[in-house]
Amino acid sequence: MRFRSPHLFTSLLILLFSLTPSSVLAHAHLKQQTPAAESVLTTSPKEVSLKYSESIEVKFSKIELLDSNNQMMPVDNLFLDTTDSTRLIAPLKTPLPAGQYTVNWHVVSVDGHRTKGKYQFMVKPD
Ligand SMILES: [Cu+2]
Repeated sequence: MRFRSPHLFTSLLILLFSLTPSSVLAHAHLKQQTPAAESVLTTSPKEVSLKYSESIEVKFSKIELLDSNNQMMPVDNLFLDTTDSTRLIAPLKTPLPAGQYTVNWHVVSVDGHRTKGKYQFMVKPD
């Protein structure tokens, strides 16, 4: 059978690729985070802790913490929770002053796939 229209063929190819179950593969999706997204804390957190749907390759993963001026806040070396390889932890080197913060993360799960995302929280002492 010949496709009458090259556009139809292209459409079918696109459909095929969109049906490829990339979302079904074991990508690491962020399931839970501390501090929580959009939360308002009265004291600085001691760490940023991100829980994923899959085990994480810590060497290829990164957590950045930015203030409202996009200045990078110092975080210590990332490590995995010793009892849970899906939980990635970034200890803060210094307490955060009051302000709005963005957590910017990029991770590689054990299947080699990359995912990334970001979210915000606020530190607002009483
Ligand atoms: Cu994957």
